[in-house]
Amino acid sequence: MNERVLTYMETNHIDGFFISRPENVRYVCGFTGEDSFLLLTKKKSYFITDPRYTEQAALECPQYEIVNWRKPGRNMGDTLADIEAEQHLTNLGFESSHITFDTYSALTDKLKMELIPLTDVIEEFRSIKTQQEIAYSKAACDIASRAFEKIVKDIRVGVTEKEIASKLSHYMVMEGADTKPYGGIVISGARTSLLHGIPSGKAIEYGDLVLMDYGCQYKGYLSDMTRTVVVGKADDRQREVYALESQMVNEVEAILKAGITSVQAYEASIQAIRHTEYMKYNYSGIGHGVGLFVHEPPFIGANGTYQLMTNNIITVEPGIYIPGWGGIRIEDQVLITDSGCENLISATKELIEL
Ligand SMILES: [Mn+2]
Repeated sequence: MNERVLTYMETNHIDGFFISRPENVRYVCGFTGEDSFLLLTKKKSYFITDPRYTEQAALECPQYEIVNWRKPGRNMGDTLADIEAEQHLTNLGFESSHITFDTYSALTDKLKMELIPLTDVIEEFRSIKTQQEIAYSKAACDIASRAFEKIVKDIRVGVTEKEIASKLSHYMVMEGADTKPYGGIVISGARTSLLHGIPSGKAIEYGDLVLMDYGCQYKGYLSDMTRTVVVGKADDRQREVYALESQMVNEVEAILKAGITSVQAYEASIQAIRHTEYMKYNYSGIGHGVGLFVHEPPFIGANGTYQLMTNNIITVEPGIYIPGWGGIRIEDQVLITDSGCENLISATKELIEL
């Protein structure tokens, strides 16, 4: 992992690289804890943390020099200034979309070297998954799919959205997911048009749509899927919207492969509704990369500029959201290949009436 980053630094004349985004720290060095930073230099790599994590870091990242930065009267600027002097650094790349203003101020205050804002460097490496990352992602998807088979047996009139959300988490941990909590979306009835609504105490009523957008982590790698079911017999409009939504998802997956652009995927997603009343209830973002973080590049939708590459893992989640009536979303997580895509979510996409 480190090799690719060091090559990038060399090519771009970056002397030191300060990595602060937790997913990027984990990607580069394998550390599974929190609140830690890396400073990579050509000669040596530093793992910067506080005493809560020094023992864990020594176990998980033995090749790094471990530095405790939380000492009385010192801040991150002082810590990096020591390394600047030790390694004779002339510039420092940092993750400009993640660092706080306070940290940035501490760096400008204490460092003599030039500070170079960098964006999406590690994210770009992360968007192409290795075989190991693919295996972990598949395991996370399998766990989420198995939890779906279980949860549909619990959904009935009177059960609340929160109860369903909590049972989903429980099933996934029991099926082998990491225990790190992962907030899912479980919403019902007219609330299903809230794209990112959070589970409430609302009880399920007869005829409700129940939308579940959830997933888990397996060895840090996330799954992200959505299924929408009907409690009772689906009415005509629910059937009509569900059929269109299925068609939207399937038409995207039918064209996905390396080389397809974000906009081509979006265009495929709206074929089914382009000339219907539902076009106005469409959302322009239809997918995103997923890995150590739940929403990561590449972003797929009407405004995207990305061209898919082999071993991207992305979600496919167009939706139809009708304010006051409800929404239907089906979300798969797929692996992009040279010739197509492999759906990692095995849960059925047929309309389920409970
Ligand atoms: Mn998603």
